[in-house]
Amino acid sequence: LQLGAGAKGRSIVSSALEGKDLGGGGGGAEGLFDKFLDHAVSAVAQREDVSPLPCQEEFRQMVASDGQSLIKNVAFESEKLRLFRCATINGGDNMQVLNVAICARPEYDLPIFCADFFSTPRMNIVVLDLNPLYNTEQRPDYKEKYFSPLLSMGNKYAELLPWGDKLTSESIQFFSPIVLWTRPGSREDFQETVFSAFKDYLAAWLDMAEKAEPSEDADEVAENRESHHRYLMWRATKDPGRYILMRLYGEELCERYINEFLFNGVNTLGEKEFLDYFPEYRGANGSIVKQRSVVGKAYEVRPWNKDGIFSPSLI
Ligand code: BLA
Repeated sequence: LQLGAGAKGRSIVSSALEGKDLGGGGGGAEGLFDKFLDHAVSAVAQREDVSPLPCQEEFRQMVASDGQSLIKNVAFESEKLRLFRCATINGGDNMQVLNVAICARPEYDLPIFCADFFSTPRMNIVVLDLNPLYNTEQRPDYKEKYFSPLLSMGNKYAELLPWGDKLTSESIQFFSPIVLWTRPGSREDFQETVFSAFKDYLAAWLDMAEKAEPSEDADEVAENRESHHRYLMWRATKDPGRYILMRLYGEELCERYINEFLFNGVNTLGEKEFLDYFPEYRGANGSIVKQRSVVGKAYEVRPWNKDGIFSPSLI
């Protein structure tokens, strides 16, 4: 049986998503981010030579301890993608979450696609970026290759979606000149501009991935791998969602979910530990300081100018 790419894409999408309606989610109501998840899965599944990642199996049937929240988790891989994973939590009016990450295989120096959206009655948060593997100030060639062509898109959305005020200052090293960090005023605000930004950023990433050629230089590949590992280590250890995930799933499942699904690779891409990468977090007796930030919050205004030059002196 020969299926065209589109048909294959759709069949993977529907089989990945089927059997997920475990009840809950505000009485089965549509989740705020369902259409984001559907879009991401079909955009990737139709364009890439993808297959489901085995690690998604264990997490397909996750049920939150509140008996309310409906969780959808999907993960794929392809020749170029080591990990494409999407997670949504539909907790009705109380909480809506979308978390998407796409990591290429270490042969590619592609940025990491990152969407992190969170909504409660008190708080709406959007982080959307192509997180750079290398510092764009120290590596102008890297910036030129991946970000200069996207500055006009980034500037357009940065104007529509105002900078979300101070944030954990350590986070800024993981962000690119086109990062969108904003706090929408209401859930409706996610539906248009944020959805359109999400689609454009994903399309931009998929375009880059399509053009990318694997490196054959062992040192470059090792460097890419370490950069992924350091990033995953940061997120698996200091993710702002940790507390909520812990409450929803309990410690044991939460740790497995974080280390094997959300930030898959943190245990396999390298040998180093969190404190090897982030020694400033070393506490008494060699423990890791619990706080998310040792420096504190900073960057009240967007620290990149329109040319994508990091200029925190703008503040
Ligand atoms: C808040 N999430 C945030 C903030 C950022 C991010 C920048 C703003 C608060 C701050 O850190 O100062 C996201 N931070 C990132 C990302 C990177 C980073 C993407 O360093 C990448 C390198 N977030 C989740 C999930 C949940 C979640 C799954 O990913 C919930 C289940 C929740 N994010 C969440 C919450 C806050 C938040 C609750 C507010 C936390 C706070 O203000 O302390």
